Amino acid sequence: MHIGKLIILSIFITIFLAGCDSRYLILNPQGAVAQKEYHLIIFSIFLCAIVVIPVLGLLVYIVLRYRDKPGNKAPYRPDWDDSKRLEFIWWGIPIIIIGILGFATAKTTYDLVDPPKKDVKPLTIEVTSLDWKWLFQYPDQNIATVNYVEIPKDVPVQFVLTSDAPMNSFWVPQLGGQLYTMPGMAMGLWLQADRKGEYFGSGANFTGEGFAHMNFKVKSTSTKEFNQWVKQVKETAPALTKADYNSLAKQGLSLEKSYSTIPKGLFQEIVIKNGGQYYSQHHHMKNEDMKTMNVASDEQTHTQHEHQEGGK
Ligand SMILES: [Cu+2]
Repeated sequence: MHIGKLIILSIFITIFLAGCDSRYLILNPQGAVAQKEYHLIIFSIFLCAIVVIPVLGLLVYIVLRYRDKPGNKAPYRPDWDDSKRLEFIWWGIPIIIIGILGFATAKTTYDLVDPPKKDVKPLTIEVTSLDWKWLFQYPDQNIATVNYVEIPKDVPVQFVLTSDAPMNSFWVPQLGGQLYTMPGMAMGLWLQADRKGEYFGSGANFTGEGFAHMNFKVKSTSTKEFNQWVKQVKETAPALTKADYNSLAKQGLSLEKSYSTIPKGLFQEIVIKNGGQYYSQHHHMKNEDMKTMNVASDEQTHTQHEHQEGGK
């Protein structure tokens, strides 16, 4: 049986070594969201191990015990075809495991709909995936960046995601799981960095020739440094015009860029242009919609209401 033990040992060594190695970005979470997802991943691995390890062990055991060799004392029962006890074990255990796994996954998934912290005013960043670059707009700061994004640590950031090119996927592995960017849709993704640092971000959905270069840098700083950076961008960077946007939207690669102002309503325009309705998940947008509804005529109110439900 020492081969079975070896297999078990090697599985555990793999899991633990991987956990200690910071090259595996997912296994080295740097924020509240990624931390939650990391715990779910580890929990799932252990639940799977409950099945995988005995199955691999039994495989070795059965091959060794029942192989056709002279003098093998293992029972030979060609007519045996039923065991209620075994059926109970190999249906019962997986059902229980799937139940637990499903519950844990649903719970974590629903938890991530809410901001990781509720007592801190969140930051909103509107993200547009283009061929083959990332545009980040800060609606409250009225600035924009290309291929890098700066965020204050310990502040929940709501990324609102869309695409003005083929569908892509926005992924900062150390801060949380990926979410698709889709033309005509505005999807909300909460992320938060717990430490200062630089994190790797990428497009995780193949979109053609320049796809491999669609990486971006996420820099997390103190709130003070973040405010200084915003001020510096406002003072030194050029404005983003509609014409600039149109050339960004053309196929091609881009260096990191900063813009001191953004065209009003550009993000909404991009979503609507691609056949969508812009209903952001963040609450102040919902309140503004409500205000519009109050002044609108009955018919308009009805339309607004339908959009709101459809836009979720
Ligand atoms: Cu969609």
